Amino acid sequence: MKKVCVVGLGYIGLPTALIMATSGISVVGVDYDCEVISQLKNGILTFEEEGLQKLFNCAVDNGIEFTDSYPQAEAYIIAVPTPYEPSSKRIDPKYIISAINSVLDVCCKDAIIIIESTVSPGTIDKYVRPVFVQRGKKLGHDVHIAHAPERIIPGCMIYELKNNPRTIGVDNVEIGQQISELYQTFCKAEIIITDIRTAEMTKVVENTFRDINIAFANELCKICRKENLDVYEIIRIANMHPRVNILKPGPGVGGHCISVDPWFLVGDHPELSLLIHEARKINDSMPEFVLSRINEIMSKHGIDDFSRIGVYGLTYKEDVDDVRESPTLQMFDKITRHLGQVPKVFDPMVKHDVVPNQYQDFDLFLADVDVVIIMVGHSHIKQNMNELKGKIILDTRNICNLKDVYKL
Ligand code: SAJ
Repeated sequence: MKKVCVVGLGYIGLPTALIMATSGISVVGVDYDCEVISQLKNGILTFEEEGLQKLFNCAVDNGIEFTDSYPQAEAYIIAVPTPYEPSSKRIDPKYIISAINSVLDVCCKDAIIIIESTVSPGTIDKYVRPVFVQRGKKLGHDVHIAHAPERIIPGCMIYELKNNPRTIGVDNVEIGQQISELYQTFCKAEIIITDIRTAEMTKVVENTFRDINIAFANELCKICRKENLDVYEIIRIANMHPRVNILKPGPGVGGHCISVDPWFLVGDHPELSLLIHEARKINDSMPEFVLSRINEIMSKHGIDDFSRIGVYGLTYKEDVDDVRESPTLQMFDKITRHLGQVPKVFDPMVKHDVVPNQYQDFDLFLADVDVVIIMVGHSHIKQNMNELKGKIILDTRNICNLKDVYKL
């Protein structure tokens, strides 16, 4: 393919556009946010990710373009957000529909439109195909549609773009092969071609599997707390069994994937998705559980004032700068509703102020608090753990080996 347009230059679209441009494809990156386009045009990355700067420089050398207007291209990769409606938990496909309409305004005959955004199973039949009908475009004749859900993990995106197997859902195998050749320019792993509904379901199932398994670890954590047992030691020993692989308990599940996708199944099949729904509830209960641990520790030490509590970590997991749905923000939401104030907070990865009482200097933060709640296991805290000596510590990630540390 001579020219590919990537629509939506966020956490998935940007690395995808860059890696394609470095693989010899002519790439145009489109985003409706002029601010994002102007930053990228000025050589400023919009988020941090290992190896992204190097990839960006190489893509720029190879002539990648960034624009807010849709160009004519042979293939369009759509990587826009797919939020869910908070009350029904059903997908809100408005960004995908709007992107497809914009593509149809400019695309040439036989263009291939590849949706990479995660969608709830059935979305393409229910919401996307009707757009082509409305626009008088015959699928499989005028244009082609495909679903190639992304699978890369923030923190390791570039490695995973190259090495993760991929799924391509299509109506027609020949189109699947053309898309497979496009992805093979940078992806060394196996590429499976299947139908669109199977691709949709597989993606959501992958993230739901992880959510359920994290929920199991979190439930064990609560049981062990009640029994006064060390959950980490129990998981360590249990995982020595050849067929057991328990994940890590933590302060909750954040990010815009695992905490969102299972809701699509719950929203569409409330009567059938009992385990999935329960797992969501368990993971969503963890920030409140951390709060109850903080209260226990405060009363044990006779502390009644939140102003001496310091929270380390705002992002949804270690070594990323993404704060979406983060357990810390979920916990702050509860604290503000109950107490009307939030504790002091520091995160070395978050350079702009997201909440009140946020520090940008680690030493100043430490000087102002007596209790430190480790919510995220950034490399930064692992390297500076000794600075926490003398503080009362609640370690929700099991990364601190200092004496008398409280665990979840
Ligand atoms: N977490 C735990 N315990 C664990 C593992 C994770 O509490 O043992 C927490 C993390 O701290 C974080 C959340 O779960 O808050 C999710 O983190 P993650 O690293 O498991 O996953 P994401 O959301 O960064 O990326 C996931 C990945 N999906 C799977 O591993 C099945 C990634 O491959 C997908 O591309 C991504 O979702 C997506 O965009 O769908």
